[in-house]
Amino acid sequence: MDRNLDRRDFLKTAFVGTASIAALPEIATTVFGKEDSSNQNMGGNPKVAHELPKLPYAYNALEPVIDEQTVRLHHDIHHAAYVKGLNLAEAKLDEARKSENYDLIKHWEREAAFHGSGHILHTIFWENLSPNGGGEPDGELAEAIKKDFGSFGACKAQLTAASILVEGSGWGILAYQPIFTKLVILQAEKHQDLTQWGAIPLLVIDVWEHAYYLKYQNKRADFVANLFNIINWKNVEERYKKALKG
Ligand code: MN3
Repeated sequence: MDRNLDRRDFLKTAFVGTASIAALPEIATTVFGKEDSSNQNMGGNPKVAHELPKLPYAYNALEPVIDEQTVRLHHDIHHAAYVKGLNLAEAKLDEARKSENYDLIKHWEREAAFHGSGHILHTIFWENLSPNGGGEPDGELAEAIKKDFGSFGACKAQLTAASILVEGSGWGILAYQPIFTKLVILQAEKHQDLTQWGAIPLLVIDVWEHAYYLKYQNKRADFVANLFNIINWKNVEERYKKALKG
């Protein structure tokens, strides 16, 4: 199937008559990275804007745990908006440095933290999932989980509770903390609040309503429970090994 045609048709049919349509063409043309020529007069290489990564599987590949429409909205609209917001924040900070006008520094630093964290977490989230996922981790990651949480069951129970009980929009996160040389479980509110400096996210569970509401409505706990059936533990273990190496 022509992926672009498919996507255009989806956008046309899914959003006709909603307020969101006004924002769509702009999002659609900015999710793919473009060279930013504005930096060329700084003498360095032209900067390449952040890009929306392609999904590592088909939009419907995660069904029935996550339905196709949710994946399309989540990736093509929400994740794309974080990429766009991050690129805008970086461009505005670039402008501020050139003009030496820092009147809006608090705003653009906040935007860079929010959208940058959103882009990073979603990129990991898509790779953490697989239609062939589920089960339990093995190898080095399994050993580390046992050492730091007592058992896989205890780790899963803590990560599940942390994810379900995020106040408002946010994430449950299994991370490696190189400063403490151990695995930790954290919550993130929005994308960037409550983090622990230095922690490297390995497995992230998106509990914003956009991640599950079409199919699960208010049943966040059911979504989190089902998500464990599509966790790609090989990907989590690869991230752990990279994190250990620094
Ligand atoms: Mn999300």
